[in-house]
Amino acid sequence: MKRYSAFSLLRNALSHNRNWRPAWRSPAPKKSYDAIVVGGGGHGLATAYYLAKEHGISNVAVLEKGWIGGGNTGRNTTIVRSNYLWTEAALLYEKSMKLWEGLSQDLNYNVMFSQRGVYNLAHSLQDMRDIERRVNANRLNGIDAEVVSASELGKAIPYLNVSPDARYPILGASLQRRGGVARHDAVAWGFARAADALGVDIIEQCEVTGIEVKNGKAVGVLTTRGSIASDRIGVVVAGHASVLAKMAGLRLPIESHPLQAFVSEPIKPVLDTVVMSGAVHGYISQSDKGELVVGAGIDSYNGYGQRGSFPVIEHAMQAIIELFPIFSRVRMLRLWGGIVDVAPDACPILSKTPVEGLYFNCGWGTGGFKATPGSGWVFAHTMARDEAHELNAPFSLERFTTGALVDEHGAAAVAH
Ligand code: FAD
Ligand code: PYC
Repeated sequence: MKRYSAFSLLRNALSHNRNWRPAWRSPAPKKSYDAIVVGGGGHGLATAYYLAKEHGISNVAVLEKGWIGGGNTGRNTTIVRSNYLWTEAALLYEKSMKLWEGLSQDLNYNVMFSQRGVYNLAHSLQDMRDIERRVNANRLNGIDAEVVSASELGKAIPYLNVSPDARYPILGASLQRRGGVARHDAVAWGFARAADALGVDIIEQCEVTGIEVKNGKAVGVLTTRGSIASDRIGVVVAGHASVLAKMAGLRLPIESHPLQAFVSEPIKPVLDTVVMSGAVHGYISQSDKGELVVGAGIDSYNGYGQRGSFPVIEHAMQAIIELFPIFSRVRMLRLWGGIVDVAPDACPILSKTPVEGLYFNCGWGTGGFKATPGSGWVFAHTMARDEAHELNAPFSLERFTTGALVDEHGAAAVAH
């Protein structure tokens, strides 16, 4: 892959980027493909990349109705961690963590993965017990996790209010040191560029409006740019999963909710880790540009509008000021919303469907960014071999009829 020198950056700037080579092609859709991935978010792009890289299936189209990364991938607060309670979930997220740890090198693209640690705070004895239980479970699964006391927190995180006189006093926290944040756009761009280099067609401004099924088998899709045939179709559209399922006559156990996030004006470096609190229900980190990146819970109603309501904004600010009173003086700069796809057990669906050749990857809810590489990796396996990998076998649609749910509401934590 071509590398850009400082001189080439200067030349491009002075020529108004006229000679800038696009990082991926912009091909017209072909009549048919060996595989189609619907949705050009991080998960869809990662799926296409691993289909080509790991399974030699490169005659693949990624169909994106807008621009790549314009959905939740480009709207999330980028917290990456693998500290889930149950073995099934923990191993899936840990697979992802391991891929994150080599992702910039693998894609030859800096996704700015920064392992600055993630703290989950406890504000009651019951919180502490839950945290200790989860830390023990993580360690039994070989995942780094530790319990830290309030006084250790006070030393590690300046300005965090660890006073026993706080309204919701902090008793301690769990810490995953390998957790952290990444640059969300770079993840989409890195996967897109690497998939394109392996022959994948990334087709933006191409909305899927129908899924064609004949004799119980998927045979293609209808799009705003014509019909495209394929007998292997993976749907990876996050908050719109139910809409796409309906096109194939299926009904998913998914609810779509708005989830908001906020950034402040940039300030000097003041917070070098990620702090989450499920009790006051807010979380915060600081971006490399200096903005405080803040979020809280979902808006409780269902909808597809990419904006949320005022009470959640107020609640998020209350939570952050409860944790860091000093931030009451910082001005918020902007806010936005995404549409998250929440399953009843707060776990993803990575599954074959009753329609042969049709696969769904959804249900990541408020927590799928951290899973981007791992999700693509296991979903590519499922699409290529028409069977689940052992890591995603527990996350099939069947669990909603057998009752084998993997309840991760505790670890999904703050945003649910
Ligand atoms: P998306 O990035 O949404 O991609 C789906 C794509 O499908 C979209 O680009 C959309 O345009 C496209 N599409 C939809 N319908 C069609 C159609 N008919 N035809 C073609 N294309 C279509 N997760 C974390 O792990 N950590 C966090 O800190 C975190 N914070 C979050 C904060 C916010 C405010 C939000 C909204 C989410 C957050 N998440 C977080 C969740 C995370 O963003 C998502 O789980 C993850 O990004 C989903 O990725 P995706 O590729 O599946 O979906
Ligand atoms: O899944 O860690 C997470 C998360 C934090 C904020 C939104 N989702």
